[in-house]
Amino acid sequence: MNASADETPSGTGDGRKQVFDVVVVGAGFAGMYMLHRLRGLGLSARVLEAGGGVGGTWYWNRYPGARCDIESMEYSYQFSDALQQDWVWSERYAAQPEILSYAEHVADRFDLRRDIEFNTRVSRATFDDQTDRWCIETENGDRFYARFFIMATGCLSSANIPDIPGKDEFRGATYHTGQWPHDGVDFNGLRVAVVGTGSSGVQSIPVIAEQAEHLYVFQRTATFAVPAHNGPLAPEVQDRIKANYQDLRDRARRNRNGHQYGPSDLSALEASPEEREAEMQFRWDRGGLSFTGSFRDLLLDADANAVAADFVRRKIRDVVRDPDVAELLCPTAVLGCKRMCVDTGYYETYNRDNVTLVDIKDNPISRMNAAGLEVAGKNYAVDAIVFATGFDAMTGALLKPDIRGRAGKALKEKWHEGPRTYLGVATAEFPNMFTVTGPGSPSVLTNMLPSIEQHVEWISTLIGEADKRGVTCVEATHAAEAEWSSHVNAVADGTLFPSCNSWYLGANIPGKPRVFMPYIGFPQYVEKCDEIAADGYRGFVLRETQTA
Ligand code: NA7
Repeated sequence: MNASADETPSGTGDGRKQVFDVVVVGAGFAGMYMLHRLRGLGLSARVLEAGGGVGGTWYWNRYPGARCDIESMEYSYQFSDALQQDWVWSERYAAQPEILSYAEHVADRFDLRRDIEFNTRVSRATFDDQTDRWCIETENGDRFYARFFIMATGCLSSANIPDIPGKDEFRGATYHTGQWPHDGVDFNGLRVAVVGTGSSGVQSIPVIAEQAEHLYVFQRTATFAVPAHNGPLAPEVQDRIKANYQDLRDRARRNRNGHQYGPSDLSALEASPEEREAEMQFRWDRGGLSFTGSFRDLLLDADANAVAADFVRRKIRDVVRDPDVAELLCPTAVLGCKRMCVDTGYYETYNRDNVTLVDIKDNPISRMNAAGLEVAGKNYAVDAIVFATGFDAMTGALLKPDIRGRAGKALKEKWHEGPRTYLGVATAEFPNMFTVTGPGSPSVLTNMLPSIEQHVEWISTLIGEADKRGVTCVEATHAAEAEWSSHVNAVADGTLFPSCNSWYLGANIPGKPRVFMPYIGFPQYVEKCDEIAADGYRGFVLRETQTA
Protein backbone atom coordinates (compact mmCIF):
# COMPACT_ATOMS: atom_id res chain seq x y z
CA MET A 1 0.00 0.00 0.00
CA ASN A 2 2.17 2.85 1.30
CA ALA A 3 0.27 5.74 -0.18
CA SER A 4 2.18 8.96 -0.37
CA ALA A 5 1.53 11.44 2.35
CA ASP A 6 1.18 14.17 -0.27
CA GLU A 7 -1.46 12.49 -2.36
CA THR A 8 -4.56 14.66 -2.53
CA PRO A 9 -7.94 13.14 -3.33
CA SER A 10 -10.51 15.30 -4.99
CA GLY A 11 -12.96 17.12 -2.76
CA THR A 12 -13.82 20.49 -1.43
CA GLY A 13 -12.83 22.28 1.77
CA ASP A 14 -10.18 24.79 2.69
CA GLY A 15 -7.97 22.71 4.95
CA ARG A 16 -5.11 20.40 4.02
CA LYS A 17 -5.85 16.97 2.59
CA GLN A 18 -3.40 14.17 3.12
CA VAL A 19 -3.40 10.44 2.55
CA PHE A 20 -1.85 7.81 4.78
CA ASP A 21 -2.13 4.09 5.21
CA VAL A 22 -3.23 4.59 8.80
CA VAL A 23 -4.50 7.48 10.91
CA VAL A 24 -4.19 7.06 14.66
CA VAL A 25 -6.02 9.31 17.11
CA GLY A 26 -4.18 9.95 20.38
CA ALA A 27 -0.49 10.23 21.25
CA GLY A 28 -0.58 8.58 24.65
CA PHE A 29 1.17 5.30 25.30
CA ALA A 30 -1.15 3.49 22.86
CA GLY A 31 -0.83 5.93 19.97
CA MET A 32 2.93 6.28 20.33
CA TYR A 33 3.60 2.56 20.27
CA MET A 34 1.12 2.10 17.41
CA LEU A 35 3.01 4.64 15.34
CA HIS A 36 6.31 2.89 16.05
CA ARG A 37 4.87 -0.50 15.05
CA LEU A 38 3.24 0.80 11.87
CA ARG A 39 6.48 2.36 10.76
CA GLY A 40 8.18 -0.97 11.38
CA LEU A 41 5.67 -2.54 8.97
CA GLY A 42 6.60 0.01 6.32
CA LEU A 43 3.22 1.76 6.52
CA SER A 44 2.69 5.50 6.43
CA ALA A 45 0.89 6.78 9.51
CA ARG A 46 -0.20 10.04 11.05
CA VAL A 47 -1.12 10.52 14.69
CA LEU A 48 -3.63 13.26 15.54
CA GLU A 49 -3.42 14.50 19.11
CA ALA A 50 -5.66 17.07 20.80
CA GLY A 51 -3.01 18.01 23.38
CA GLY A 52 0.12 20.03 22.87
CA GLY A 53 2.40 17.09 23.65
CA VAL A 54 2.61 13.32 24.02
CA GLY A 55 1.61 11.35 27.10
CA GLY A 56 -2.21 11.22 27.01
CA THR A 57 -3.47 10.73 30.58
CA TRP A 58 -0.13 11.98 31.90
CA TYR A 59 -0.26 15.07 29.73
CA TRP A 60 -3.67 16.12 31.09
CA ASN A 61 -3.80 14.87 34.69
CA ARG A 62 -1.39 17.30 36.35
CA TYR A 63 -3.29 17.77 39.60
CA PRO A 64 -1.33 17.92 42.88
CA GLY A 65 -0.35 14.41 44.00
CA ALA A 66 -1.08 12.78 40.60
CA ARG A 67 0.69 9.46 40.59
CA CYS A 68 0.29 6.04 39.00
CA ASP A 69 -1.29 3.31 41.12
CA ILE A 70 0.84 0.65 39.42
CA GLU A 71 4.51 0.27 40.31
CA SER A 72 6.91 2.11 38.00
CA MET A 73 8.89 -0.96 36.99
CA GLU A 74 5.66 -2.42 35.62
CA TYR A 75 3.98 0.70 34.29
CA SER A 76 6.40 0.96 31.40
CA TYR A 77 6.85 -0.43 27.91
CA GLN A 78 8.43 -3.82 27.46
CA PHE A 79 8.66 -3.89 23.64
CA SER A 80 12.20 -2.49 23.72
CA ASP A 81 14.60 -4.14 26.10
CA ALA A 82 17.13 -1.34 25.59
CA LEU A 83 14.49 1.17 26.69
CA GLN A 84 13.48 -0.72 29.80
CA GLN A 85 17.12 -1.25 30.72
CA ASP A 86 18.10 2.38 30.20
CA TRP A 87 15.25 4.18 31.91
CA VAL A 88 15.75 4.75 35.64
CA TRP A 89 12.68 5.30 37.85
CA SER A 90 13.11 7.34 40.99
CA GLU A 91 10.17 6.07 43.03
CA ARG A 92 8.23 2.87 43.56
CA TYR A 93 5.12 4.64 42.23
CA ALA A 94 6.03 7.33 39.73
CA ALA A 95 4.47 10.78 39.96
CA GLN A 96 2.89 12.40 36.90
CA PRO A 97 5.90 14.58 35.93
CA GLU A 98 8.19 11.56 35.83
CA ILE A 99 5.77 9.49 33.71
CA LEU A 100 5.36 12.42 31.36
CA SER A 101 9.17 12.70 31.03
CA TYR A 102 9.25 8.99 30.26
CA ALA A 103 6.62 9.45 27.51
CA GLU A 104 8.62 12.38 26.11
CA HIS A 105 11.80 10.31 26.21
CA VAL A 106 10.06 7.55 24.23
CA ALA A 107 8.84 10.09 21.66
CA ASP A 108 12.39 11.40 21.21
CA ARG A 109 14.12 8.06 21.34
CA PHE A 110 11.96 6.61 18.55
CA ASP A 111 11.72 9.91 16.68
CA LEU A 112 7.92 9.87 16.86
CA ARG A 113 7.08 13.57 16.88
CA ARG A 114 7.60 14.10 13.16
CA ASP A 115 4.48 12.01 12.48
CA ILE A 116 2.31 13.49 15.21
CA GLU A 117 0.06 16.52 14.67
CA PHE A 118 -0.39 18.20 18.05
CA ASN A 119 -3.24 20.55 19.01
CA THR A 120 -5.37 18.67 16.51
CA ARG A 121 -8.76 17.44 17.67
CA VAL A 122 -10.72 15.05 15.48
CA SER A 123 -14.30 16.16 14.94
CA ARG A 124 -15.57 13.57 12.47
CA ALA A 125 -14.55 10.34 10.77
CA THR A 126 -16.46 8.82 7.88
CA PHE A 127 -16.03 5.47 6.15
CA ASP A 128 -16.42 5.45 2.40
CA ASP A 129 -18.07 2.20 1.25
CA GLN A 130 -16.86 2.76 -2.31
CA THR A 131 -13.15 3.06 -1.60
CA ASP A 132 -12.91 1.26 1.77
CA ARG A 133 -11.19 4.33 3.14
CA TRP A 134 -11.76 6.61 6.09
CA CYS A 135 -11.87 10.37 5.93
CA ILE A 136 -10.86 11.89 9.25
CA GLU A 137 -11.68 15.55 9.76
CA THR A 138 -10.22 17.82 12.41
CA GLU A 139 -11.52 20.92 14.14
CA ASN A 140 -8.77 22.84 12.29
CA GLY A 141 -10.51 21.96 9.02
CA ASP A 142 -7.92 19.43 7.81
CA ARG A 143 -8.82 16.11 6.23
CA PHE A 144 -6.82 12.93 6.46
CA TYR A 145 -7.64 9.93 4.29
CA ALA A 146 -6.55 6.48 5.38
CA ARG A 147 -7.33 2.84 4.79
CA PHE A 148 -7.19 2.15 8.52
CA PHE A 149 -8.38 4.34 11.38
CA ILE A 150 -7.32 3.66 14.94
CA MET A 151 -8.81 5.26 18.03
CA ALA A 152 -6.10 5.22 20.70
CA THR A 153 -7.91 7.76 22.82
CA GLY A 154 -7.65 6.17 26.27
CA CYS A 155 -10.28 4.88 28.68
CA LEU A 156 -10.28 7.84 31.08
CA SER A 157 -9.88 10.89 28.92
CA SER A 158 -13.31 12.48 28.67
CA ALA A 159 -13.76 14.58 31.82
CA ASN A 160 -17.03 14.34 33.75
CA ILE A 161 -17.96 17.73 35.17
CA PRO A 162 -21.28 17.60 37.03
CA ASP A 163 -23.98 19.89 35.80
CA ILE A 164 -24.67 21.74 39.04
CA PRO A 165 -27.23 24.56 38.87
CA GLY A 166 -25.69 28.02 39.24
CA LYS A 167 -22.26 26.86 37.95
CA ASP A 168 -21.72 30.13 36.12
CA GLU A 169 -22.44 32.26 39.16
CA PHE A 170 -19.40 31.09 41.11
CA ARG A 171 -16.81 33.90 41.30
CA GLY A 172 -13.84 31.73 42.28
CA ALA A 173 -11.80 29.36 40.14
CA THR A 174 -12.95 25.87 39.14
CA TYR A 175 -10.76 22.99 38.01
CA HIS A 176 -11.18 19.40 36.90
CA THR A 177 -8.33 17.06 37.89
CA GLY A 178 -8.14 15.71 34.34
CA GLN A 179 -7.81 19.17 32.77
CA TRP A 180 -5.29 20.70 35.13
CA PRO A 181 -3.56 24.01 34.24
CA HIS A 182 -0.01 23.43 33.05
CA ASP A 183 1.35 26.19 35.25
CA GLY A 184 -0.02 24.53 38.38
CA VAL A 185 -2.31 26.09 40.97
CA ASP A 186 -1.23 27.68 44.23
CA PHE A 187 -3.84 27.00 46.91
CA ASN A 188 -1.90 28.73 49.68
CA GLY A 189 -4.18 30.74 51.90
CA LEU A 190 -7.30 29.73 49.97
CA ARG A 191 -10.51 28.03 51.03
CA VAL A 192 -10.83 25.08 48.68
CA ALA A 193 -13.56 22.54 47.91
CA VAL A 194 -12.74 19.13 46.45
CA VAL A 195 -15.74 17.29 45.02
CA GLY A 196 -15.17 13.54 44.61
CA THR A 197 -13.24 10.93 46.52
CA GLY A 198 -12.12 8.50 43.81
CA SER A 199 -8.46 8.00 42.98
CA SER A 200 -7.88 11.60 41.84
CA GLY A 201 -9.53 13.00 44.99
CA VAL A 202 -7.69 10.59 47.26
CA GLN A 203 -4.36 11.59 45.73
CA SER A 204 -4.95 15.33 45.60
CA ILE A 205 -6.74 15.87 48.94
CA PRO A 206 -3.66 15.32 51.19
CA VAL A 207 -1.53 17.64 49.05
CA ILE A 208 -4.15 20.39 48.74
CA ALA A 209 -4.82 20.16 52.50
CA GLU A 210 -1.19 21.07 53.17
CA GLN A 211 -1.55 24.29 51.20
CA ALA A 212 -5.11 25.44 51.71
CA GLU A 213 -6.28 27.61 54.53
CA HIS A 214 -9.27 25.33 54.74
CA LEU A 215 -10.27 22.30 52.66
CA TYR A 216 -13.85 21.01 52.36
CA VAL A 217 -14.13 17.52 50.89
CA PHE A 218 -17.54 16.71 49.40
CA GLN A 219 -17.99 12.96 49.52
CA ARG A 220 -20.83 11.14 47.78
CA THR A 221 -19.49 7.60 48.18
CA ALA A 222 -16.79 6.62 50.64
CA THR A 223 -13.91 4.85 48.96
CA PHE A 224 -11.63 1.96 49.86
CA ALA A 225 -8.03 3.17 49.90
CA VAL A 226 -4.98 1.06 50.54
CA PRO A 227 -1.61 2.61 51.45
CA ALA A 228 0.94 2.91 48.65
CA HIS A 229 3.97 2.82 50.96
CA ASN A 230 5.63 4.80 48.24
CA GLY A 231 9.28 5.76 48.49
CA PRO A 232 12.50 6.00 46.53
CA LEU A 233 13.22 3.00 44.34
CA ALA A 234 16.56 1.66 45.49
CA PRO A 235 19.07 1.15 42.66
CA GLU A 236 19.73 -2.42 43.81
CA VAL A 237 16.00 -3.28 43.59
CA GLN A 238 15.88 -1.79 40.13
CA ASP A 239 19.04 -3.61 39.04
CA ARG A 240 17.73 -6.91 40.34
CA ILE A 241 14.55 -6.57 38.29
CA LYS A 242 16.46 -5.44 35.21
CA ALA A 243 18.77 -8.44 35.44
CA ASN A 244 15.74 -10.60 34.67
CA TYR A 245 13.04 -8.22 33.50
CA GLN A 246 11.32 -10.90 31.47
CA ASP A 247 10.60 -12.84 34.62
CA LEU A 248 8.57 -9.92 36.04
CA ARG A 249 6.79 -9.37 32.73
CA ASP A 250 5.91 -13.07 32.41
CA ARG A 251 4.55 -13.25 35.95
CA ALA A 252 2.36 -10.23 35.26
CA ARG A 253 1.01 -11.71 32.02
CA ARG A 254 -0.21 -14.78 33.89
CA ASN A 255 -2.40 -12.75 36.26
CA ARG A 256 -5.96 -11.65 35.66
CA ASN A 257 -5.00 -8.02 36.26
CA GLY A 258 -1.71 -8.03 34.34
CA HIS A 259 0.28 -7.08 37.46
CA GLN A 260 3.08 -8.99 39.08
CA TYR A 261 1.04 -9.68 42.24
CA GLY A 262 -1.80 -12.08 41.53
CA PRO A 263 -4.59 -13.21 43.85
CA SER A 264 -3.72 -15.55 46.71
CA ASP A 265 -4.89 -19.18 46.73
CA LEU A 266 -6.69 -18.58 49.99
CA SER A 267 -10.48 -18.68 50.20
CA ALA A 268 -11.85 -16.25 52.78
CA LEU A 269 -14.65 -18.72 53.42
CA GLU A 270 -12.36 -21.67 54.09
CA ALA A 271 -9.33 -20.08 55.76
CA SER A 272 -9.11 -19.60 59.53
CA PRO A 273 -9.50 -16.06 60.92
CA GLU A 274 -5.75 -16.05 61.68
CA GLU A 275 -4.80 -17.05 58.13
CA ARG A 276 -7.11 -14.42 56.67
CA GLU A 277 -5.78 -11.70 58.91
CA ALA A 278 -2.17 -12.62 58.13
CA GLU A 279 -2.78 -12.53 54.36
CA MET A 280 -4.58 -9.18 54.47
CA GLN A 281 -1.99 -7.65 56.78
CA PHE A 282 0.81 -8.89 54.53
CA ARG A 283 -0.79 -7.27 51.49
CA TRP A 284 -1.67 -4.10 53.41
CA ASP A 285 1.95 -3.79 54.55
CA ARG A 286 3.24 -4.40 51.04
CA GLY A 287 0.88 -1.66 49.83
CA GLY A 288 -0.93 -1.12 46.56
CA LEU A 289 -3.65 -2.81 44.57
CA SER A 290 -2.59 -6.35 45.44
CA PHE A 291 -4.80 -6.04 48.52
CA THR A 292 -7.77 -6.78 46.24
CA GLY A 293 -6.21 -10.20 45.65
CA SER A 294 -6.16 -11.13 49.35
CA PHE A 295 -8.55 -14.03 48.66
CA ARG A 296 -9.33 -15.94 45.52
CA ASP A 297 -13.05 -15.53 46.24
CA LEU A 298 -12.90 -11.85 47.20
CA LEU A 299 -14.66 -10.73 44.05
CA LEU A 300 -16.82 -13.82 43.74
CA ASP A 301 -18.60 -14.11 47.07
CA ALA A 302 -20.20 -11.34 49.13
CA ASP A 303 -19.24 -12.95 52.48
CA ALA A 304 -15.62 -13.34 51.38
CA ASN A 305 -15.64 -9.73 50.26
CA ALA A 306 -17.04 -8.55 53.59
CA VAL A 307 -13.99 -10.00 55.37
CA ALA A 308 -11.66 -7.71 53.44
CA ALA A 309 -14.04 -4.75 53.63
CA ASP A 310 -14.20 -5.10 57.45
CA PHE A 311 -10.41 -5.15 57.59
CA VAL A 312 -10.18 -1.83 55.73
CA ARG A 313 -12.88 -0.26 57.90
CA ARG A 314 -10.89 -1.25 60.99
CA LYS A 315 -7.82 0.44 59.51
CA ILE A 316 -9.81 3.62 58.84
CA ARG A 317 -11.14 3.71 62.41
CA ASP A 318 -7.60 3.18 63.74
CA VAL A 319 -6.33 6.22 61.84
CA VAL A 320 -9.15 8.77 61.94
CA ARG A 321 -9.48 10.27 65.41
CA ASP A 322 -13.00 11.72 65.19
CA PRO A 323 -15.32 8.66 65.31
CA ASP A 324 -18.10 10.40 63.36
CA VAL A 325 -15.73 11.34 60.56
CA ALA A 326 -14.27 7.82 60.60
CA GLU A 327 -17.75 6.33 60.16
CA LEU A 328 -18.47 8.62 57.23
CA LEU A 329 -15.21 7.52 55.61
CA CYS A 330 -16.00 3.83 56.05
CA PRO A 331 -17.20 2.46 52.71
CA THR A 332 -20.25 0.24 52.67
CA ALA A 333 -20.02 -1.04 49.09
CA VAL A 334 -18.37 -4.21 47.81
CA LEU A 335 -14.59 -3.86 47.97
CA GLY A 336 -12.95 -3.91 44.55
CA CYS A 337 -16.06 -3.51 42.42
CA LYS A 338 -14.73 0.02 41.97
CA ARG A 339 -10.97 0.12 41.56
CA MET A 340 -9.38 0.56 45.00
CA CYS A 341 -7.48 3.78 45.53
CA VAL A 342 -3.81 3.69 46.41
CA ASP A 343 -3.13 6.48 48.89
CA THR A 344 -0.44 8.39 50.68
CA GLY A 345 -1.75 9.92 53.89
CA TYR A 346 -5.38 10.08 52.76
CA TYR A 347 -7.17 9.06 55.94
CA GLU A 348 -4.61 10.90 58.12
CA THR A 349 -5.62 14.12 56.33
CA TYR A 350 -8.98 14.06 58.12
CA ASN A 351 -7.15 14.53 61.45
CA ARG A 352 -6.08 18.01 60.34
CA ASP A 353 -7.89 21.02 61.81
CA ASN A 354 -8.16 22.65 58.40
CA VAL A 355 -10.07 19.78 56.75
CA THR A 356 -13.84 19.22 56.87
CA LEU A 357 -15.57 16.21 55.36
CA VAL A 358 -19.01 17.03 53.98
CA ASP A 359 -21.31 14.08 53.42
CA ILE A 360 -23.37 14.57 50.23
CA LYS A 361 -24.66 11.03 49.91
CA ASP A 362 -28.27 11.87 50.74
CA ASN A 363 -28.08 15.62 50.16
CA PRO A 364 -26.26 16.38 46.91
CA ILE A 365 -24.73 19.77 46.15
CA SER A 366 -27.94 21.62 45.32
CA ARG A 367 -26.35 24.60 43.63
CA MET A 368 -23.32 26.80 43.19
CA ASN A 369 -23.58 30.48 43.97
CA ALA A 370 -21.18 33.41 43.75
CA ALA A 371 -19.48 32.45 47.00
CA GLY A 372 -19.35 28.67 46.84
CA LEU A 373 -21.51 25.58 47.21
CA GLU A 374 -24.83 24.84 48.87
CA VAL A 375 -25.67 21.54 50.52
CA ALA A 376 -28.87 20.93 52.49
CA GLY A 377 -29.49 24.66 52.83
CA LYS A 378 -25.98 25.32 54.17
CA ASN A 379 -23.47 27.52 52.34
CA TYR A 380 -19.81 26.55 52.00
CA ALA A 381 -17.87 29.67 51.03
CA VAL A 382 -14.73 28.82 49.06
CA ASP A 383 -12.23 30.49 46.73
CA ALA A 384 -11.68 27.48 44.48
CA ILE A 385 -13.51 24.28 43.56
CA VAL A 386 -11.70 21.17 42.36
CA PHE A 387 -13.86 18.64 40.57
CA ALA A 388 -12.26 15.23 41.10
CA THR A 389 -15.38 13.77 39.56
CA GLY A 390 -13.86 11.31 37.12
CA PHE A 391 -14.56 10.57 33.50
CA ASP A 392 -17.10 9.38 30.99
CA ALA A 393 -15.04 6.23 30.98
CA MET A 394 -14.25 3.82 28.17
CA THR A 395 -16.76 5.14 25.61
CA GLY A 396 -16.63 8.91 26.29
CA ALA A 397 -13.65 9.68 24.07
CA LEU A 398 -14.80 7.24 21.37
CA LEU A 399 -18.18 8.90 21.08
CA LYS A 400 -17.01 12.52 21.15
CA PRO A 401 -16.15 12.73 17.44
CA ASP A 402 -18.94 11.95 15.01
CA ILE A 403 -17.81 8.54 13.74
CA ARG A 404 -19.77 7.14 10.80
CA GLY A 405 -19.35 3.61 9.49
CA ARG A 406 -21.10 1.79 6.66
CA ALA A 407 -23.93 3.71 5.01
CA GLY A 408 -23.35 6.67 7.32
CA LYS A 409 -24.24 4.71 10.47
CA ALA A 410 -23.24 6.69 13.56
CA LEU A 411 -21.25 4.96 16.29
CA LYS A 412 -23.37 6.86 18.81
CA GLU A 413 -26.46 5.30 17.34
CA LYS A 414 -24.96 1.82 17.21
CA TRP A 415 -23.87 2.03 20.86
CA HIS A 416 -27.07 3.69 22.00
CA GLU A 417 -27.76 0.83 24.40
CA GLY A 418 -24.13 0.33 25.33
CA PRO A 419 -20.95 -0.53 23.44
CA ARG A 420 -20.80 -3.70 21.37
CA THR A 421 -17.43 -4.83 20.12
CA TYR A 422 -15.52 -7.86 19.00
CA LEU A 423 -12.62 -8.34 21.47
CA GLY A 424 -12.80 -4.65 22.34
CA VAL A 425 -10.83 -3.91 19.16
CA ALA A 426 -13.44 -3.73 16.41
CA THR A 427 -17.13 -3.20 15.86
CA ALA A 428 -19.34 -4.49 13.03
CA GLU A 429 -20.39 -1.96 10.38
CA PHE A 430 -17.25 0.10 11.10
CA PRO A 431 -14.74 -1.63 8.82
CA ASN A 432 -11.03 -0.88 9.09
CA MET A 433 -11.57 0.91 12.40
CA PHE A 434 -9.83 -0.35 15.52
CA THR A 435 -9.93 0.69 19.16
CA VAL A 436 -6.98 0.24 21.50
CA THR A 437 -8.17 -0.96 24.92
CA GLY A 438 -11.76 -0.44 23.84
CA PRO A 439 -14.86 -1.55 25.74
CA GLY A 440 -14.96 -5.35 25.83
CA SER A 441 -11.21 -5.67 26.41
CA PRO A 442 -9.52 -6.06 29.82
CA SER A 443 -8.05 -2.51 29.76
CA VAL A 444 -8.90 -0.72 33.01
CA LEU A 445 -8.97 -3.94 35.01
CA THR A 446 -5.31 -4.46 34.21
CA ASN A 447 -2.01 -2.68 34.22
CA MET A 448 -2.72 -0.54 31.14
CA LEU A 449 0.76 -0.75 29.64
CA PRO A 450 0.86 -4.49 28.90
CA SER A 451 -2.77 -4.31 27.74
CA ILE A 452 -1.89 -1.50 25.37
CA GLU A 453 1.13 -3.34 24.02
CA GLN A 454 -0.86 -6.52 23.45
CA HIS A 455 -3.56 -4.59 21.58
CA VAL A 456 -1.15 -2.57 19.50
CA GLU A 457 0.77 -5.67 18.48
CA TRP A 458 -2.38 -7.62 17.64
CA ILE A 459 -4.04 -4.83 15.67
CA SER A 460 -0.89 -3.84 13.80
CA THR A 461 -0.16 -7.46 12.90
CA LEU A 462 -3.67 -7.74 11.45
CA ILE A 463 -3.21 -4.52 9.48
CA GLY A 464 0.20 -5.68 8.24
CA GLU A 465 -1.31 -9.00 7.17
CA ALA A 466 -4.16 -7.26 5.35
CA ASP A 467 -1.71 -4.96 3.61
CA LYS A 468 0.46 -7.88 2.46
CA ARG A 469 -2.54 -9.79 1.12
CA GLY A 470 -4.09 -6.82 -0.66
CA VAL A 471 -7.08 -6.87 1.67
CA THR A 472 -8.81 -3.50 1.61
CA CYS A 473 -11.61 -4.22 4.06
CA VAL A 474 -11.39 -5.82 7.51
CA GLU A 475 -14.70 -6.02 9.34
CA ALA A 476 -15.93 -7.79 12.44
CA THR A 477 -19.08 -9.82 11.84
CA HIS A 478 -22.30 -9.16 13.75
CA ALA A 479 -22.28 -12.76 14.96
CA ALA A 480 -18.75 -12.56 16.39
CA GLU A 481 -19.56 -9.27 18.05
CA ALA A 482 -22.81 -10.56 19.57
CA GLU A 483 -21.08 -13.66 20.90
CA TRP A 484 -18.21 -11.64 22.39
CA SER A 485 -20.50 -9.06 23.99
CA SER A 486 -22.54 -11.72 25.74
CA HIS A 487 -19.36 -13.49 26.83
CA VAL A 488 -18.03 -10.25 28.40
CA ASN A 489 -21.30 -9.86 30.29
CA ALA A 490 -21.53 -13.51 31.32
CA VAL A 491 -18.02 -13.40 32.80
CA ALA A 492 -18.85 -10.19 34.71
CA ASP A 493 -22.14 -11.62 35.96
CA GLY A 494 -20.24 -14.48 37.59
CA THR A 495 -18.48 -11.92 39.84
CA LEU A 496 -19.34 -9.13 42.26
CA PHE A 497 -18.15 -6.48 39.79
CA PRO A 498 -21.61 -5.43 38.55
CA SER A 499 -22.90 -5.00 42.11
CA CYS A 500 -22.04 -1.33 42.63
CA ASN A 501 -22.46 1.91 40.73
CA SER A 502 -19.04 2.08 39.14
CA TRP A 503 -17.80 3.74 35.99
CA TYR A 504 -17.06 0.21 34.70
CA LEU A 505 -20.84 0.10 34.28
CA GLY A 506 -21.23 3.68 33.14
CA ALA A 507 -23.18 4.33 36.33
CA ASN A 508 -21.36 7.61 37.08
CA ILE A 509 -22.79 9.38 34.03
CA PRO A 510 -26.47 10.31 34.15
CA GLY A 511 -28.36 8.55 31.33
CA LYS A 512 -25.47 6.31 30.25
CA PRO A 513 -26.63 2.74 29.57
CA ARG A 514 -25.70 0.32 32.33
CA VAL A 515 -23.42 -2.21 30.67
CA PHE A 516 -20.31 -3.77 32.20
CA MET A 517 -17.62 -2.66 29.78
CA PRO A 518 -14.24 -4.21 30.61
CA TYR A 519 -13.46 -7.91 30.09
CA ILE A 520 -12.37 -9.75 33.22
CA GLY A 521 -9.30 -11.92 32.67
CA PHE A 522 -6.13 -10.79 30.95
CA PRO A 523 -4.49 -14.20 30.26
CA GLN A 524 -7.72 -15.71 28.91
CA TYR A 525 -8.15 -12.68 26.71
CA VAL A 526 -4.64 -12.86 25.26
CA GLU A 527 -5.10 -16.56 24.60
CA LYS A 528 -8.39 -15.88 22.81
CA CYS A 529 -6.85 -13.15 20.64
CA ASP A 530 -3.93 -15.40 19.68
CA GLU A 531 -6.25 -18.28 18.87
CA ILE A 532 -8.47 -16.06 16.69
CA ALA A 533 -5.45 -14.71 14.79
CA ALA A 534 -4.09 -18.23 14.28
CA ASP A 535 -7.48 -19.23 12.91
CA GLY A 536 -7.22 -16.65 10.10
CA TYR A 537 -8.86 -13.89 12.15
CA ARG A 538 -12.04 -15.82 12.85
CA GLY A 539 -14.99 -13.48 13.30
CA PHE A 540 -13.61 -10.95 10.82
CA VAL A 541 -14.35 -10.72 7.12
CA LEU A 542 -11.17 -9.85 5.17
CA ARG A 543 -12.06 -8.75 1.69
CA GLU A 544 -10.05 -7.74 -1.38
CA THR A 545 -12.35 -5.34 -3.17
CA GLN A 546 -12.92 -1.89 -4.55
CA THR A 547 -10.35 0.45 -5.90
CA ALA A 548 -7.61 1.81 -3.69
P1 NA7 B 1 -13.61 8.25 39.82
O1 NA7 B 1 -12.95 7.05 40.37
O2 NA7 B 1 -14.74 8.06 38.88
O3 NA7 B 1 -14.09 9.14 41.06
C1 NA7 B 1 -14.94 10.22 40.89
C2 NA7 B 1 -15.45 10.69 42.22
O4 NA7 B 1 -16.30 11.80 42.02
C3 NA7 B 1 -16.27 9.66 42.95
O5 NA7 B 1 -16.05 9.79 44.32
C4 NA7 B 1 -17.70 10.07 42.58
O6 NA7 B 1 -18.66 9.64 43.50
C5 NA7 B 1 -17.57 11.56 42.60
N1 NA7 B 1 -18.60 12.21 41.82
C6 NA7 B 1 -18.86 12.07 40.50
N2 NA7 B 1 -19.89 12.85 40.14
C7 NA7 B 1 -20.29 13.50 41.26
C8 NA7 B 1 -21.30 14.44 41.54
N3 NA7 B 1 -22.14 14.85 40.59
N4 NA7 B 1 -21.41 14.90 42.80
C9 NA7 B 1 -20.58 14.46 43.76
N5 NA7 B 1 -19.61 13.57 43.58
C10 NA7 B 1 -19.47 13.09 42.33
O7 NA7 B 1 -12.57 9.19 39.06
P2 NA7 B 1 -11.05 9.48 39.42
O8 NA7 B 1 -10.58 10.54 38.52
O9 NA7 B 1 -10.89 9.72 40.87
O10 NA7 B 1 -10.30 8.13 39.12
C11 NA7 B 1 -10.42 7.50 37.85
C12 NA7 B 1 -9.42 6.42 37.70
O11 NA7 B 1 -8.14 7.02 37.49
C13 NA7 B 1 -9.18 5.52 38.86
O12 NA7 B 1 -10.05 4.46 38.97
C14 NA7 B 1 -7.77 5.01 38.61
O13 NA7 B 1 -7.82 3.98 37.66
C15 NA7 B 1 -7.11 6.18 38.01
P3 NA7 B 1 -19.44 8.22 43.27
O14 NA7 B 1 -18.45 7.17 43.64
O15 NA7 B 1 -19.80 8.17 41.79
O16 NA7 B 1 -20.61 8.31 44.13
